[in-house]
Amino acid sequence: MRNIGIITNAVTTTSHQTKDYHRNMKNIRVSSISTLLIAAAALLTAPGARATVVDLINGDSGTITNQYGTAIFDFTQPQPTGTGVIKPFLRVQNDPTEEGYNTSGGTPFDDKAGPWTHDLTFADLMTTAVTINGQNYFKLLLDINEPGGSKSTITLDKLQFYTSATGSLTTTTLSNLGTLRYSFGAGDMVNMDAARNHGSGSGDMFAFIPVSAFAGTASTDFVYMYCHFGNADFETSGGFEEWALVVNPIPEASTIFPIVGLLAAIFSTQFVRRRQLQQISK
Ligand SMILES: [Ca+2]
Ligand SMILES: [Ca+2]
Repeated sequence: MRNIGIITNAVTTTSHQTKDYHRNMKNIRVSSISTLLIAAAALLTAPGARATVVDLINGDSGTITNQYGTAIFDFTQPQPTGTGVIKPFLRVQNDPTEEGYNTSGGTPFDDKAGPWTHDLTFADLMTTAVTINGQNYFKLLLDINEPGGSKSTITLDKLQFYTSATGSLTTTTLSNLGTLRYSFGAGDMVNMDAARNHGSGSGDMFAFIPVSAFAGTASTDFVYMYCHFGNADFETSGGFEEWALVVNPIPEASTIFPIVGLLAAIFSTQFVRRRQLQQISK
């Protein structure tokens, strides 16, 4: 509606201006309206132009679609065993907002030092790949830690992935982290409530990041995941927020291939036996 308002105002203004120069200005009026209409159409169809707020405070799932693809965010209870191996790689903590990215080089921004903040390679990220409705995603787990009561809510309002041949970077200029592979658009966010899960544990959200956004990344490249939590409505506090890889419980390709080979051997043995039996019965 705002775009239509702009066009209406422009038409009104243009009409006043053309009163005295009716004939000469007629073409200009038509051309300026056309330009405005084209601009309005571009605004309406521009990818990522619409911010998405995923509500995991009241809902259990949501998606954010922009020029990098569609990412899925699901509320989750503390993890039962057998859902995959949880491997933490980034802890950030500060208030009323916090930001950071995984690295082994130091503690840029609000990174929390320790063994659970470290470099990742693309090969590491690939161990989390899952397929949902025919689309491939990298699966991450976010465990939030916030105080109870009115302070239990938190928002994730920036999420970006960069890849680089260089590990252990500590820059605070994000564009120096390498090639930007995935990012929230401006205004995209996921709202969460730590009170939905009681006590500390490996809740609270699964993030599914589209694999297609990483086309061309080498398996040896380092992956930097940058996140930013907290705004005026959803300030951060309490303990650290922790991101983890959810490593697939199913065997990796390297272990699948020997199984495929074994199955092929079994089937061919059966085939040979059947042929032998056929020959015997003749
Ligand atoms: Ca939690
Ligand atoms: Ca916190």
